[in-house]
Amino acid sequence: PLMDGMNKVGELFGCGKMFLPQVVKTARTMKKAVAILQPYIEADKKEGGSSSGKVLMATVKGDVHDIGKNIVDVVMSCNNYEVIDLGVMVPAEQILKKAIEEKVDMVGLSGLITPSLEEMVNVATEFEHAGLQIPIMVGGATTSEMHVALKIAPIYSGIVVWVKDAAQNPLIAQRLMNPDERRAFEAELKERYAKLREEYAAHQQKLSSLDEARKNKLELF
Ligand code: B12
Repeated sequence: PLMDGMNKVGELFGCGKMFLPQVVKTARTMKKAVAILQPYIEADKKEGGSSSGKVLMATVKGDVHDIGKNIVDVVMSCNNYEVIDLGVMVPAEQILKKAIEEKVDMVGLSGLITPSLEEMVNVATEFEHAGLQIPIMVGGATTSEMHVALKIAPIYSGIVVWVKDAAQNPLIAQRLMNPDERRAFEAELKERYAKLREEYAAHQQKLSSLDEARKNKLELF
C-alpha cells in the first residue's frame, strides 16, 4: 500500500495535478512509515543470526531523491542483509572510501534526475581506478539497462546490474553472493549488454548525419 500511494503521487506530479509541497509531505510520510517498520526489522534480524551480506547504499552526488533508496534498504534488511546507507548527494570519493573501509559485498547507487546518470559513470570510474571489483547495482527512475550497457558496464571490470524495482533486489543480491551463480550472472549480463549495444548501434545507423540532414533541408522559398 505504501508503494501504491507513492506511485500515485508520482503519477499526479508527473501530469501537473500535484505540486512540490505535497510531494515533500508525501516523502515525509513515507519516511515516518519506514521508521515505524525499522525496529521490527532489526528485531527480526537479531533472531535470524548472521547476515546474508553487506550492502552500501547511496543516492549519488547532486540528487536528493531517497524514497526509492530507502525502500531498497528496507527490503534488503528484511532479507537479512546488513545495509550501510550513506544518504543523499553522496560524492563518489565518499562512496569509494566507505566501500573499501567496510569491505562491502555490493554497492547500490540510486538516481532520479538526469545528471545522476553521469555521476554514476563517475562513481564506476573511481571504482575502476581503485582496482575494485565490487558489484554495483543501479536503480531509480531515470536509470535504465540501456544506460548501464552503453555507459557504465564498459568502463568497469566489476559487475554492474540495473535493478528495475526493490522487489528484484534480494534475488539479484543472492546471485551476487554465490560464486557459481555470480559467474553465470556475469556471463548473462555480458551477453545481454552486448546485444543492447548492437541494438543501439543499429538504431543510430538509421539516423542521418547532421550534414546529410542539412543537405536535405526543406526549400520553402
Ligand atoms: C518525490 C519526488 C521529489 C521529492 C523527493 C523527496 C525525497 N525525499 O526523495 C522532491 C520534492 C524533494 C523532489 C525534488 C526534485 N525533483 Co523530483 N520527483 C519526485 C517524484 C514525484 C517521485 C519519486 C519517487 O520517490 N518515486 C517513488 C520511488 C519508490 O521510486 P524510485 O525512486 O524509482 O525507486 C524504485 C526503483 O527505481 C528502485 N530503486 C530506486 N533506487 C534504487 C537503487 C538501487 C541500488 C536499486 C537496486 C533499486 C532502486 O526501487 C524503488 C522501489 O521499487 C518523481 C516523479 C516520478 N514519477 O518518479 C519526481 C522526479 C524524479 N523529480 C524530478 C525533478 C526534476 C526534481 C527537481 C529537479 C525539481 C526542481 N525543479 O527542483 C528536484 C531535484 C533536486 C535534486 N537536486 O535532486 C524529475 C526528474 C526528471 C529528470 N529526468 O531529471 C521527476 C521524474 C519528475 C518529472 N516528471 O519531472 N522530487
